Amino acid sequence: MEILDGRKLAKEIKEELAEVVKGMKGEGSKVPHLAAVLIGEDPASQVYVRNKVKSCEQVGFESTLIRKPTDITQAEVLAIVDQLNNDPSIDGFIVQLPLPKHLNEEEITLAIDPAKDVDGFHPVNFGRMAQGLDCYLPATPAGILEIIKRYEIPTEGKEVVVVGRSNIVGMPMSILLAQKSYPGNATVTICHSRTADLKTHTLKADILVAAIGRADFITADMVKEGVIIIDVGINRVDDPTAKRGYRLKGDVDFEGVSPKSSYFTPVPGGVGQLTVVSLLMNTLKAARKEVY
Ligand code: BQF
Repeated sequence: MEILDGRKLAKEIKEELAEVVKGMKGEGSKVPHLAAVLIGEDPASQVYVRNKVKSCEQVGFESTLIRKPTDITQAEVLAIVDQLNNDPSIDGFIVQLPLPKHLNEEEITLAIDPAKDVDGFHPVNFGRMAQGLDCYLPATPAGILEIIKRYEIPTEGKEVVVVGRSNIVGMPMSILLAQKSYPGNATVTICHSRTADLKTHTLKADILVAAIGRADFITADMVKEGVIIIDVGINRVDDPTAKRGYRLKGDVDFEGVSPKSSYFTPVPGGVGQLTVVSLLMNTLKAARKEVY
């Protein structure tokens, strides 16, 4: 079993991005500028946004963090989005999800200018993605494609099973791996909570993408020998011996499944690392006006 080392890849790509930024500065152009809107006090969201801001610093991007209290109104959020849409100094921005329950996520996502939607969540970007057009790819699927490319994992003709059908991971990942390209040309099965016999499907997987959101959901009896595991889960489980009282676990039982697998993305240090890097890559694309 070989570990697909997200930390190593993320470091490599950040070094590449830092070089590009140096070049941009050298020729007198403005460096890419990402803004992030963080609403409320969700502890995981705070960590994610901090990761993103820190990563901007590491590569020499500018970043702006806009923090707002949980009780912000829908109209106030839309006003911030409108302001960011119209601020020429901001190349791209994200509104960190999940949002507090009283806010309408769909309306907020629709309000973001697709040209600044570096999370790739706007339906215009999703539609362009689905048709294989130039777009901002959602960060997690883009990160997974980057892992596959950099480890030169073959996908053509492979049986890919994606477990999970979210708009930001499962659905786009399934579409991308079925496209006529590399990575792609795979035979893709999407499984979800209403799948009749999950194990029948997962046992056929050459590549299993687990995006369920439940710790250790995929167990050794559900996979075949030699499977390539792409574990998207970032689950907090209590651990009194850990510094913060919890640790991160993937959706795949690493202990049980890794001996049967040929490649495995660990949690932490796997897909999540590339998710953040993909956001930077999208921000660079936005700054260079490569899409819109
Ligand atoms: C790692 C996310 C669920 C819901 C909303 C590195 C991240 C996580 C893990 C990270 C995630 C998950 C992000 C590791 C951003 C990935 O080393 O394993 C980085 O910061 N992520 C998010 O912004 O929103 C989410 C998961």
